[in-house]
Amino acid sequence: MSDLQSLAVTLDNAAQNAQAIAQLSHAEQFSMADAYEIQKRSIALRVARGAKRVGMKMGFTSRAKMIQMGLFDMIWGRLTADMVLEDGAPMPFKKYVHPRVEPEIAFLLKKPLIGSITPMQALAAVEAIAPAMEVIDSRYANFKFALNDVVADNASSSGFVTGPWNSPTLDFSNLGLVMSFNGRPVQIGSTAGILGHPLRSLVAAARFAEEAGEPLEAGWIVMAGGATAAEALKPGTWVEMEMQSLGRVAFNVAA
Ligand code: OOG
Ligand code: MG
Repeated sequence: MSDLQSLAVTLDNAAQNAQAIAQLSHAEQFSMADAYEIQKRSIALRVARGAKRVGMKMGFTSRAKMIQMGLFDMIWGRLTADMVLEDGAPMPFKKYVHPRVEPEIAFLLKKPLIGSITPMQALAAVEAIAPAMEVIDSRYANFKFALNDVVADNASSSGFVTGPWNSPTLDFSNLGLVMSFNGRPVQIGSTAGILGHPLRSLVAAARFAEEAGEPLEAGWIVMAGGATAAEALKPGTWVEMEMQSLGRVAFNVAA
C-alpha cells in the first residue's frame, strides 16, 4: 500500500488543483486511525504553505446529514484560515470541485477545551455563537466516499462563513433556520437537528481533540455540523441562511 504521506500529498494536490480523484479506499486499505493521520499530514502541508489553523469542524452530527451521505458515525476535520469566506462576499466557484453548502452554527471559544467535559463546561468556554454555513467540497469523484476516505479528506472541509456573533447565554437548543438560494428556500430546519442540541457537538469535539492530542484553543471556531442535508451550489446564486434570534449570513456564488 502507498504510505500515509503519499496519500496525504495526493489529497492535498486534489484540493489545491480542484481536481477530483478516485476514492482512496478503492485501491488502499486503511484504518480510521490511518485516515486521521492522512488528514493531519495533508493539513500540515497546507500549514507549511502558510495557512493558519483556526478551528475544528464536526461532521455527521445530524440525522439529515447521515442519511444524505449514508454514513452514521461522527467525524471531524481541521479548519484553516484559507477556508474563511466573508459574510456577503463572492465565493470563487472555480476553486472548488463540486461544492455544496449546509446550514450550521459556529462556536467561538474563549478558553481551551479538551477531554471529557460536561455541556456546562463546554458552554463556559464559549465566547459567542453565530449563524454559519459550511461549504463542503469532496475531493472524491461524484462526492462519493467511505468513512475512512472522507476523514482522510479533512471531512470535505473547504470553506465556511460566519454571521453576527451573539451571546451564548441565549437558548440556542432549538432555533429555526431557513437556507435560501436567490430568495427561494432550499432547506428548512432547526439547530435541534444537531444532536438534539448543538452544544453536544462541542462536547464531542473536545473528546476528539483529546484523541488527537490537540486541544481546542481560545480564539478557535468550532463548526457544529450541518443541521440539514447539504445543497449543491451553482454560479449566480445568492445563498443566505437566516437563523431565528441569531441573524443571517450570506454569500454570492461567483461565476
Ligand atoms: C462530509 C462532511 C460532513 C457535516 O456538517 O455533517 C459535514 C460530507 O458530507 O461531505 O460537514
Ligand atoms: Mg458541515
